[in-house]
Amino acid sequence: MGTSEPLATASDVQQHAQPQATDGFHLVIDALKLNGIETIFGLPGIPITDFTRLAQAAGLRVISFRHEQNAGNAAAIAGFLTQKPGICLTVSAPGFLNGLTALANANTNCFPMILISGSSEREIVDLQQGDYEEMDQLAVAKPLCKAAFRVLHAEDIGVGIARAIRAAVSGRPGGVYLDLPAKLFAQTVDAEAGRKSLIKVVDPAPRQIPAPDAVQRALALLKSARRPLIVLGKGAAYAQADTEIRSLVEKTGIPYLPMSMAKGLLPDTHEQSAAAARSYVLPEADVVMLVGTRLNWLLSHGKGKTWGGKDHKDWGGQKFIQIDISPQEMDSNVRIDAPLVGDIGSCVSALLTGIGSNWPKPPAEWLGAISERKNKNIAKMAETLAKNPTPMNFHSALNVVRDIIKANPDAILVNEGANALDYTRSIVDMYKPRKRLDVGTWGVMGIGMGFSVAAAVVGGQPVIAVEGDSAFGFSGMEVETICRYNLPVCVVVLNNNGVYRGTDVNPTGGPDVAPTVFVKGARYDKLMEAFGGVGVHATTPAELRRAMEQAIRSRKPTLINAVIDEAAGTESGRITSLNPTSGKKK
Ligand code: OXT
Ligand code: ADP
Ligand code: MG
Repeated sequence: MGTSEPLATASDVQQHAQPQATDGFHLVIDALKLNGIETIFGLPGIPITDFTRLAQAAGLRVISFRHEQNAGNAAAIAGFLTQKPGICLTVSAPGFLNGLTALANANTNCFPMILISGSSEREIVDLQQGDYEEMDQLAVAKPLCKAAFRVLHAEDIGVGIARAIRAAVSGRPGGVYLDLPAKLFAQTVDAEAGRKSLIKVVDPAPRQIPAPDAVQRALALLKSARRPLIVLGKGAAYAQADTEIRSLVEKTGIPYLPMSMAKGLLPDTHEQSAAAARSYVLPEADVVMLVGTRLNWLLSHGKGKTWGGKDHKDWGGQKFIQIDISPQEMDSNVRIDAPLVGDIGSCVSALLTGIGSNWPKPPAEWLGAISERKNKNIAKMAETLAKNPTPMNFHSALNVVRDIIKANPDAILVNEGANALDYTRSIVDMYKPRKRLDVGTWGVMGIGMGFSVAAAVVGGQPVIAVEGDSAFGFSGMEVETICRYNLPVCVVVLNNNGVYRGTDVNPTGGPDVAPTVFVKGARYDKLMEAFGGVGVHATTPAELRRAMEQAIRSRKPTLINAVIDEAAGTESGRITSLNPTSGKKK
């Protein structure tokens, strides 16, 4: 060393002796950030408390919930809205299990989501020696999600996160589980080696171009149709191919039916919408093109009386074209004559090229017959909506929501319940894509507040959550979360004192109320007030309208307890037929 060199300081010496290190906590955060993840939905505790603090310090938005299922639902719908995997973070065993329902639901709905859970020590768990929150979480998660991974070494975090992201968003999107044992978080590695181990995923959801012969087959079948119909599902909404889908519908002139979460892909007021003639078009159509929708229970499995069959297994005679990214979806329930496997954007673009500019419009008799049914139903609906009964019923309350959404088409509508769901779906028109979020493929209760929080956080628009009083109870405590983050969410509880109705009685005459009945006249609005939000008790459409307008204007967390006639609902709403009842007389 030359004499002219300055003396090393104490910290220089330390840095040379101990090269800069990073650890599991930071590597997970860095890997998420590197891949464009901006938000984590979760609930802190052992072993991930510090992770949540460090993530916030590193600039990620960390939204803490009161129950993991709601955090999981938030992550799932964030995935649906953004095409990036929504991240849910939970503690070991019980926290993990609380989040698992949401993961399974995300997978069922084809929403991309990653449940990252801390877990206990592998060597103790595997010998079943009774660790704190012991559970073989990877094994439990595996059958309920699309893919499940565990990372044991900090150097593998980059690969683990990359695999989880790819699995969630590529092909058919779905739920992925990532198991991070407690010990991993504190493992240290050289900072440079750690940085090099991270992977920025290139093209996480590659386009899947359909085969040209499959496109030709689909076009030929479509051209042969006398009574064609397009059904749009939530896969079409997810695909964000809004312009192409609209062109396909408009260039062909084919009537379309939106599934619930595809409402608004084209405005519900579009002249080609056949939503108000559903029970006419399904059995009458001869060629049906399915775009991102499965022939599951919601479409009566493509057969049976809904489709003009003689009994529930009988095929109605329709020919099907199905556009889906999953080849295995084809023939799941009935024969698919023209499978078109690929991503919706690519498939619809390929069809548009083949369709050109002078595709013949469907026969006028078909369009005329649909218009006639549709106009009749719409006129009948208008008549019902114009009534103002006392007490308020679903129609008079939802007529207000309908107007509010019309005036605020960017607002996101979250919806759950039975009657509260079914009436909202048919009464409240949607005008823009991905603005209606609901119970999805499982008809699950409990998505309400998780979806609302995520919609407000990633959508940046006011959220209106129309909730049955039972449905609201599944995630109601999250109104504290809504207030804590000051989110522009207006919850409307359609309160009819119970599950479906509030009128059942205990046949024994005993002191317990009937299983479907709640506390009469409950004041859900007080729950919101408890956390500093705005609570409103509304017994008339005018009061409901005032409160909703105010909520949209102020963007303040608001809960409106909308009192509905307790006799107004029907058993299970529109799906009464799925509810077995005993034939045995008492
Ligand atoms: O053509 P026809 O004549 O048939 O008419 C149709 C359309 O043409 C017409 N229409 C229109 N007319 C005029 N104008 C317009 N714009 C228009 N648009 C449409 O209207 C009709 C109906 O149209 P639709 O809806 O398109 O057609 P249809 O035949 O209904 O469609 C069939 C389906 C299957 C596609 C549709 O019904 C559907 O999507 N259904 C989803 C049903 C669903 O998922 N329900 C939720 C589950 S129910 C039950 O399970 C509940 N639970 C149990 C439970 C659950 N789920 N989860 C968990 C974790 N635990 C337990 C519970 C506890 S619901 C529930 C709570 C219920 O109580 P709440 O208090 O919350 O709610 P309330 O009931 O309000 O009290
Ligand atoms: P709905 O409940 O609205 O009928 P489903 O959830 O049953 O809709 O169906 C959605 C379908 O969309 C799934 O079969 C899924 O594989 C498919 N899908 C999702 N994303 C895409 C995409 N980008 N391209 C093609 N198909 C997709
Ligand atoms: Mg109810």
